[in-house]
Amino acid sequence: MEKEVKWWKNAVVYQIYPLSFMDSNGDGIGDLSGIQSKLDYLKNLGVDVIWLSPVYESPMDDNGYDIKNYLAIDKIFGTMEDMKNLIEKTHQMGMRLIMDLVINHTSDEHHWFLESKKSNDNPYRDFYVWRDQPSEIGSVFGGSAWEYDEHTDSYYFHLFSKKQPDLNWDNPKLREKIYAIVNFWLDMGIDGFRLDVIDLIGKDIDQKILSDGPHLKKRLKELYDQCFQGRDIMTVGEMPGLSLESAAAITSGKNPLLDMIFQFSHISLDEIPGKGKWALRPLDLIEFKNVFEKLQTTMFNHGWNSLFLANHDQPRAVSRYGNLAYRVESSKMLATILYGMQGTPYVYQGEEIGMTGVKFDNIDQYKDIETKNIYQILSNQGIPHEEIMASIYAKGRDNSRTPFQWDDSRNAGFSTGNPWLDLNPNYKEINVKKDLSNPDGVYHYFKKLFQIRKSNQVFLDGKFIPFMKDNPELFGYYRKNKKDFVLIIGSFNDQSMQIEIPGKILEVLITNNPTIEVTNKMEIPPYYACILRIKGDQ
Ligand code: TEU
Ligand code: CA
Repeated sequence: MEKEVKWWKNAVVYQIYPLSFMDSNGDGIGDLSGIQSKLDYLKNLGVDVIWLSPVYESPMDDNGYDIKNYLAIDKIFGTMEDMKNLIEKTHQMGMRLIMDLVINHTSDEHHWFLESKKSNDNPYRDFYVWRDQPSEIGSVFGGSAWEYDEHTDSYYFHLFSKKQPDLNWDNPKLREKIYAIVNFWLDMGIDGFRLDVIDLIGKDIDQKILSDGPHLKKRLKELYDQCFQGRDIMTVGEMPGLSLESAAAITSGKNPLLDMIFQFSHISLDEIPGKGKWALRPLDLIEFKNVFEKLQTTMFNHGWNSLFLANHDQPRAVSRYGNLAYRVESSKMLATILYGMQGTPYVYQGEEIGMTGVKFDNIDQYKDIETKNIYQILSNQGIPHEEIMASIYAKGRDNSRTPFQWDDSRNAGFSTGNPWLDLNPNYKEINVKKDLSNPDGVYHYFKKLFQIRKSNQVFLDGKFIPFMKDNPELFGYYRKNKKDFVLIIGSFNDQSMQIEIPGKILEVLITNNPTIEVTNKMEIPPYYACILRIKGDQ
């Protein structure tokens, strides 16, 4: 057993997408005061850390992931005073707050870029990546990653939108400025960062190496030395392109470069390999289980992982992996499977009440730049509207960005004004008020699950051992340490099925269906889930 367990290993992190969480002043946009008014709701769920998606000053081309000024709060979210109040209030309630740090790129309206564009010899020219000729690297949001700028007759690099020019991390002057920004926020009292696409800062563009590039480790080390070292904070790196082995190396050791990572090996399994996120194929549960087994075993005692199924870029977990005909059962089942594993649990806002994806008829109702771009690109290729919409319904980022559903009143209690993005019309059925009033609601289940995790050491340090590994409809695994032995079971089956549980069943820690008697040979209903304490020396 570890002598001193880092607090963030036992924490529950809740991701807030500020635009869509709670609007306090009726302008249709969520804001910091809105968040502050809902801290009780989060505390009661068992949340320890709040992760705020970006709230810095931004033209909002990519909803705040395009930063214009790192040292200011965007006025749509409130003021610096509001931010300080939010930090203080969060701390008073015994929770912590981490911010999103987007340092692979800025907005093209950032003053560094406005300067950089001016001339080849401007002092800020090398803050960004300029070349005389483009290469064939493509942007994540479609089209080329190079944009021509007439003024200096050259191209700048942008891996995301053309309003998000990539910073040139080879430039020590730029790096120094970034460290000052990071320290500014840490000195203000925030408790750490989620680092956006941080696997990209070591890239070598001319060699076409982007993620996990040759400079990554030394850059992370410098960032750690200049900013994180000696502070009681948590850092989580978003690393979509990183291998598991590198992820493990970066997060292991006594003073890891980053405390944990988001890695994405489970995320692309419903895509046709090599065809990108819009080319759909059904999920194969065996593959899904194998990916998690690899993740759990590779990183066991070697690095630390973040447990997530959804975020603001991914579809709603219950729509993607569950079954809307069994919305409540499958929401709970997915949570059981996910949060039974080793790592720090992340809840994406709305997951705790089983919010679902959305299907808007009209492409104009979508606001996400990626969705808008891809619609244009695919329709130019002659792909029929229905086919494109099917991909957008399945994978579009606005699925998880629709306003939070607090109650069944107008705009789901999110705003008294006109919401910036339409609500999911199902808010009369699915909302906090209704879910909380039901003792069998999803929220109460999440809460209980987190309590169980925190009061049983085995969830922290138990080894992951697969159960019924070859079954294509059941996700099961054991967690085992010296003292304790638990079995986690989740059915992905829309039919009842028979299972056999070896060993003596000592206790049912949690289940999404208490009417079912747990025995060594049992029939489980669709989307059944439970965690059992077992006796045995398997
Ligand atoms: O996302 C990075 C990323 O690579 C993906 O999650 C990507 O946005 C998605 O696959 C596109 O389908 C981060 C942020 O989370 C995202 O919101 C930003 O748009 C992006 O970086 C650029 O800052
Ligand atoms: Ca507002």
